[in-house]
Amino acid sequence: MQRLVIVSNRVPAIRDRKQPAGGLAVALRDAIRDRPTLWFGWSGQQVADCADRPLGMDTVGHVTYATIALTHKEYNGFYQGYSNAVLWPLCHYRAGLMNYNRHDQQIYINVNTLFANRLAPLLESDDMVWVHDYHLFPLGRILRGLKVKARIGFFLHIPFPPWSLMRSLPAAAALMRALRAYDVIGVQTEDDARNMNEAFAVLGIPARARVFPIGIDPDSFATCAREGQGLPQLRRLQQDLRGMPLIIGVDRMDYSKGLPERLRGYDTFLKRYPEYRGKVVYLQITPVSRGSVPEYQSLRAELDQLVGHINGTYGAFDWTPVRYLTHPLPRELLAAFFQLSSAVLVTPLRDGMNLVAKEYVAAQLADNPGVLILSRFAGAAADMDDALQVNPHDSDEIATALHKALSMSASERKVRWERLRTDVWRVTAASWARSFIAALSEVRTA
Ligand code: ADQ
Repeated sequence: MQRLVIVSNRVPAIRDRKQPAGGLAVALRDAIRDRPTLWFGWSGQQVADCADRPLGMDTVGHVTYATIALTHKEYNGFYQGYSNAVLWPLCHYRAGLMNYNRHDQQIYINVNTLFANRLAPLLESDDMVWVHDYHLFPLGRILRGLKVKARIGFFLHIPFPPWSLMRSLPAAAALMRALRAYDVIGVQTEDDARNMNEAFAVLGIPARARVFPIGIDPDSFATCAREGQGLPQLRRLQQDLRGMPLIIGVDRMDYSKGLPERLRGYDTFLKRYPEYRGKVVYLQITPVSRGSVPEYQSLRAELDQLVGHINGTYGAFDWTPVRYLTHPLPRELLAAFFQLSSAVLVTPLRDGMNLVAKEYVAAQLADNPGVLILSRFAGAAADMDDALQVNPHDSDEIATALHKALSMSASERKVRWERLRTDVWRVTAASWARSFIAALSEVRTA
């Protein structure tokens, strides 16, 4: 069996290697289960200068992890700067939030070059190299420059905007041309593929993006929900609710997730439907992420203000309308909370896919499923017609959807959930990885 080489910005931390806790490691679990694999990327460590950074090598079963540290300067320019403060906002259609400068762009290229230089000697010609995400757009092109003959594929986990927007990035054309080095280019949705292919066409680049929608491992998430039933925190929340329906939201703290818009929607809901005051609880679980990027700091301040405003306006001495946490919870507990809740709010302004929507569906029980309220602008919306789809910018639409969800008959909830469930079990993490790897293995080596 050919070796799979995964390249991603972060390689799973040592503690997560035996039992991956989430993200890419879970998504790829099936693909790497019985296949010799090399996983290359940043170790998560920062060092003062570039002299003292040997490649870390560590093998667990048939997976070898090869990791490298970044200097503080590289971390700031490549990761915080160009990746998270330029490419991330731009790909989420937020050009106005870009914090572009040529210096960070150069460091981005330098780190991609560093990755390529350290990875190339480890590669063999019949390897299948699978590069992940926006941190590594130019990696394939640099590897080709180093005469790497192996097949190389690229998957973009986040959206790809129309060329008319993408071209506001000063080096957009070069970035698009770099993609040509890949044998397979994968994106999440038809919209993303259309946008990317339009950019290729405008620039006369002979490359083609294809759609490989990502999913979750629904069986294991359903198991998490079952295992979570025994947790004391679940019982405490249940007692606390005193029979009130629970609305839940679970997202990294990111401006793409539409959190202020969602809170405004809930505010409108309590204003328009006063009968729910004192009769419903909204629990928002939002671990802080990228906390040193300024836009994320101002988001946090805005959320603090909105939560305080809602609780101050509608709260009573014995009722808090919004419960708000900024730390992550164990997956079993999250899954159990999903199962307990009557509705989930997944309202990103843009999202590549959004796995929370799929996890929510996987955690429900057939006899009393909760309702998925989902933004039209999440990649997941493409296949989830039976969710209550909303435009997150319209707080009235969120309010109406909340009312509809909380008053929906059990039979309608079941019909909708059955159909959503079929999709979540059809397009999984395993099927995503399988189809991408199959596409890559069909490519003939040079
Ligand atoms: P993310 O932007 O991180 O992923 P998402 O797809 O929703 O977004 O995945 C988040 C994961 O983190 C989920 O598995 C969720 O359960 C977990 N998580 C979130 N909040 C948590 C909390 N409070 N406690 C514990 N776990 C929590 C990027 C893209 C997405 C794309 C994925 C995969 O932005 O659009 O779907 O990659 O390709």
